[in-house]
Amino acid sequence: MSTIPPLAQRPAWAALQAHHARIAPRHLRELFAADPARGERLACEAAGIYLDYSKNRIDDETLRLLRQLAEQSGLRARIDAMFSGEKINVTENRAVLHVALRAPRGASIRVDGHDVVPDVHAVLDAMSGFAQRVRSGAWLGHTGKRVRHVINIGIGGSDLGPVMACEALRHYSARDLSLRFVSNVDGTDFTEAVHGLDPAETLFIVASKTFTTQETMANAHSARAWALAAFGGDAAAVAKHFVAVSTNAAAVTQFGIAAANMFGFWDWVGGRYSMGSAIGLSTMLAIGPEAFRELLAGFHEMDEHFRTAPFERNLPVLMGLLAVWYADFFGAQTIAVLPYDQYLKRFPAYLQQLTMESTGKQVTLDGAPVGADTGAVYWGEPGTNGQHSFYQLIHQGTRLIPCDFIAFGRTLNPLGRHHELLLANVFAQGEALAFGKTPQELRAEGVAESLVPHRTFPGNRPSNTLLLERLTPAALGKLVALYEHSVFTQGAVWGINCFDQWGVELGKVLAKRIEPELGAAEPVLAHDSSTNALIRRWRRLRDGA
Ligand code: G6Q
Repeated sequence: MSTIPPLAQRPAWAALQAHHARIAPRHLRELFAADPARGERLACEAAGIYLDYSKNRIDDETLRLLRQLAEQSGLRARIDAMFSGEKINVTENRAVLHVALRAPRGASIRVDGHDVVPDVHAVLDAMSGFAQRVRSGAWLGHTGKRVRHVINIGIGGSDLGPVMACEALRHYSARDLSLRFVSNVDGTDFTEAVHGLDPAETLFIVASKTFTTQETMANAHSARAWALAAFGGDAAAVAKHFVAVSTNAAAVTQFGIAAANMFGFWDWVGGRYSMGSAIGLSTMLAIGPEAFRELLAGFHEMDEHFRTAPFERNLPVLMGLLAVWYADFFGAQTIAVLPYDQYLKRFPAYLQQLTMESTGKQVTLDGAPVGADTGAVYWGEPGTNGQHSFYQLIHQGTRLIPCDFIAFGRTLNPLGRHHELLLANVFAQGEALAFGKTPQELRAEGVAESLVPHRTFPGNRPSNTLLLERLTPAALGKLVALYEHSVFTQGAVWGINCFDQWGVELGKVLAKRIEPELGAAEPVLAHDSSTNALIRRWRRLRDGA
């Protein structure tokens, strides 16, 4: 049982409520006018990431109280518990050690007395050897051709990280190797992914921690059938065209994949925290083992920052506490993540799983109601595209949507003044959101009175801006770890388990029950009237009746 009192009984919680009543009416214009150095003071730099958090609806007192809340929530002890391999995922009785995936050779982290770091590096070495063989052309397919196409079959945590990373790090990738991803059980996903490919040049990575996930297994079996059809049904081809990433060696072998072609990981790696594990094999094939190690080094740098920095200079702690501030005191329901870098176009989608599967919880570790709103909806699109679409609502709608802007000092693709244009836009958006445009300013510009209400920007809309030097593999690792640990901070305050996902279970169970009911003959349907009617209507559609 936890010794941390419920949220409402932590002194900082009540103090924050009283403080919120005082600060909520204050405008960012006023806060900036009162403190000309605010823009430099409320900023923090660590691990090569500059975080400007000055455009938030906070003052020094807010920050002090939020830090107190973190302390009264036992954040420090939670961090230590995670890094020391304690089984903090209590509903699954597991340690939570994605940080061990990024620990350097020679470090030591123990689970049940066993040092897991040598295991991590043994798998990384095996992955590196394999990646080198594929990338160099030494690994040959069943008919002697080299691999030109790699298809990762996996879903959720076994898909989103590699999809995001391969896109984010495309600049560093081997352009003679195409990477594709199949996740959805919708046959369209597989069919389109293999369209136009020669099976003799195609390698499948079946990525599944459990090796039992319905979608992944359905796609893996279709992939095997597709490949074997091209090789006259010769099952020996599987060994050359399929490798697996899993914790379930027995199921992998049963599928026909040789044990030597399986890259393992461990139950203490959660799916959505697994992109640095063997789940990252597709990423490593794309960018090479060296760049993959740089990615891990970036993760590790942020891990160490999170573990050791005092809360007032701790980037993930600051961002996590601000997320709590808006969710619980301003009633903000969403946070927009807006990367001003085209390579990060899948980053918001990746963050959706990381954040929402982790903080979408209603009870504490003890099973009691949290007593406050948890997990905000994270969403976003790269800038500048979003500016021509949903930003309207952020600027002039009635909801408060805190934004995280992400930008880089240098572009990987210098092209005329494109980068200056891009950066001018990200700076302008933060400024416009914070300071808005008043009716007086509009009138002074001669705007017709009837249009003044329409053209007024209220401002006082909060944002963080993250500035990094360049989108390198290490920078990506740092960014992902920053959000992972921000989520951890939020979870510690809410007292929830960020590392289970029971919420995905019920739908899976019901789908299993319904699947046999979709056969040729209609069985007796005993669902609610809506589900029964939908199943019957679908049968008519299918049968063309
Ligand atoms: C992530 C979740 C979930 C998981 C997928 C795939 O944290 O646990 O998204 O990654 O359900 O699971 P397998 O890797 O076992 O196929």
